[in-house]
Amino acid sequence: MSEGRVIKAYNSFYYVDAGGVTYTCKVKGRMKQARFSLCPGDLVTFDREGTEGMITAVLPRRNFMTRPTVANLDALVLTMSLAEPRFSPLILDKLLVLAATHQMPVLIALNKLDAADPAEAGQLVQIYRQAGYQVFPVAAKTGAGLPELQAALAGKITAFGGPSGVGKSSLMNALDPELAQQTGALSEKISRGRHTTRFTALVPFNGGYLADTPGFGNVFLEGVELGKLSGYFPEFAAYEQECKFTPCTHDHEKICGVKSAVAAGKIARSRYASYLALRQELTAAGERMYRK
Ligand SMILES: Nc1nc2c(ncn2[C@@H]2O[C@H](COP(=O)(O)OP(=O)(O)OP(=O)(O)O)[C@@H](O)[C@H]2O)c(=O)[nH]1
Ligand SMILES: [Mg+2]
Ligand SMILES: [Zn+2]
Repeated sequence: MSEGRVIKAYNSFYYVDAGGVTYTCKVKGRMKQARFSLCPGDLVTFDREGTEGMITAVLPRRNFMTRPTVANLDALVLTMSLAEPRFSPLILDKLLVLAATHQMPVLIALNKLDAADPAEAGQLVQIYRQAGYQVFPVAAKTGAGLPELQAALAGKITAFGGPSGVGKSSLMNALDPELAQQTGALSEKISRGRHTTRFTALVPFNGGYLADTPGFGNVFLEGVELGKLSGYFPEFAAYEQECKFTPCTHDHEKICGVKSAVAAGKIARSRYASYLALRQELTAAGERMYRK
């Protein structure tokens, strides 16, 4: 029996890396249950024969999420564009909440720095650092900021996640030119010169792995309790003692530490706006469920 890591799942085959060798595996029939959720990043045991194998069990996961679908990450690099597609604070803030609900350690990469408005880029870096996140302004195109990102990912199992077209594949390829060919095979040409990633795959990198993942469009907040939402905005915590009511929704209450901090410029307006928008989204989703 061997142990390895699923680096790609494709057409009901699982590609398992063990000691630098890739085994093409199937899942044992009686493991049907696990088969449905088995995903890149999973640690598995398998019986091998040559370079083929039969997966016999999935080991317990440290973490798991479905946007993107990966397990056992040390770092999720939420990637956004500072040019086209236009930066959306709401999308990033929503992805940050989703990652936190799945116990995913996140870094933020703000890509396309070369094509960005420098003032806007600087402001975004400041907003997210002030909120407590590790932020990397980068440009896959010019290599700007890449040594810092590379150092932060050494030895880690990392996935790049985020909307389509922000440059996740480009960043991976820029971090390691050897990857360029492998990731090309996972993508499909959607318009002149533009490839979109279709499958998640882990590739060895700097003592760990890097995973490219398909971009996504609209994301729904699922499984987040309304009352827990503010806990996923880490910079709110320091001001919540000054809220008069507990629990405080930081919305309609007159005396609210979070609202005062926003007014005083200590919490970014865009972050507070995202909080309110996500509160509304969750409330609306809850009401839809209730009506059913
Ligand atoms: N100006 C500029 N363009 C970039 C940069 N990085 C990527 N791009 C361009 O942005 C487009 C999308 O890049 P991809 O790497 O395919 O984006 P992706 O996030 O992998 O997209 P999906 O696979 O669809 O999710 C390509 O045309 C890239 O050339 C950058 O740093 N600067
Ligand atoms: Mg891609
Ligand atoms: Zn409050």
